[in-house]
Amino acid sequence: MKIKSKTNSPAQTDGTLKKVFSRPESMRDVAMHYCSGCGHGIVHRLICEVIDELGIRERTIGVAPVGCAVLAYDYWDFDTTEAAHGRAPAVATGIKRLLPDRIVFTYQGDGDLAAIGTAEIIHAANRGENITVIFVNNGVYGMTGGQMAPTTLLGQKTATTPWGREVSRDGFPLKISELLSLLPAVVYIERTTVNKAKNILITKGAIKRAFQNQIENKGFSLIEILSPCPTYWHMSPLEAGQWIDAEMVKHYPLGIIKSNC
Ligand SMILES: Cc1ncc(C[n+]2csc(CCOP(=O)(O)OP(=O)(O)O)c2C)c(N)n1
Ligand code: SF4
Repeated sequence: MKIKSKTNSPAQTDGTLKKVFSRPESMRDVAMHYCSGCGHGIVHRLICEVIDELGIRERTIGVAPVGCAVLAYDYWDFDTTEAAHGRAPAVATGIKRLLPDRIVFTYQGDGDLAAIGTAEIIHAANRGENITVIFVNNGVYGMTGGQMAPTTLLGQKTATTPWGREVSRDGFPLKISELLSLLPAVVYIERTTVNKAKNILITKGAIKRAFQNQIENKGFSLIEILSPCPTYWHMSPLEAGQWIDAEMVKHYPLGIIKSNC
């Protein structure tokens, strides 16, 4: 079909339609199982866009978590393996050391990375493993029913803190990125969010930089992404995005936390 060219229209001067949006090659053409407004699907796609743009699909190996993103390998069209809960940095270490020409990344929730997997992430970072870590912080254990995570905000109601998280009982929300930034071998940590278009673009740029660091053998990079879980925050997708701006970034400020690269 021929379409007349107009200013700001996707039609080109020869009358054909210009492609302005398409599925990344690294992403499978399948429906995802995530709830409406969940951030996981957005982050999955950004990773795929970055892998396509860097031309590293044939040499990338992802390590999927236990959590709502356990099925990430069903959505990514590149090599992905599964790790036991919290063990992704240890698995990624082994893969990267055996196959140093591969681009290896972990994808982990806050329960996976900042609770059961705290030891693995600290030691991988302290060793300065040349891997990329994508840390999706939604402040709850989504997969198991919305229990409190180490990252749950004070006062936040969850399945295990029905009257809100209390510091005397539950401790403070853990700022794992700030903790890791103290380790000398860590080269790059940035915190972003995917609650609106501008922030999604910033997140993509941060993910790309983290992969580039690995390509250039610079060492350990981690991107923490504040991600909505409307289901267990008991909010609409719109409210969840607004809650990140209103509450979550007060405790987890956005921006570069460490940049030694
Ligand atoms: C060894 C072990 N302990 C506990 C569990 C139960 N479990 C599965 S997922 C999960 C937490 C997931 O939360 P998070 O990492 O924040 O990811 P989300 O689902 O929120 O994306 C837990 C505790 C498990 N699968 N294995
Ligand atoms: S429970 Fe939360 S994290 Fe899990 S898929 Fe649903 S919205 Fe996403």
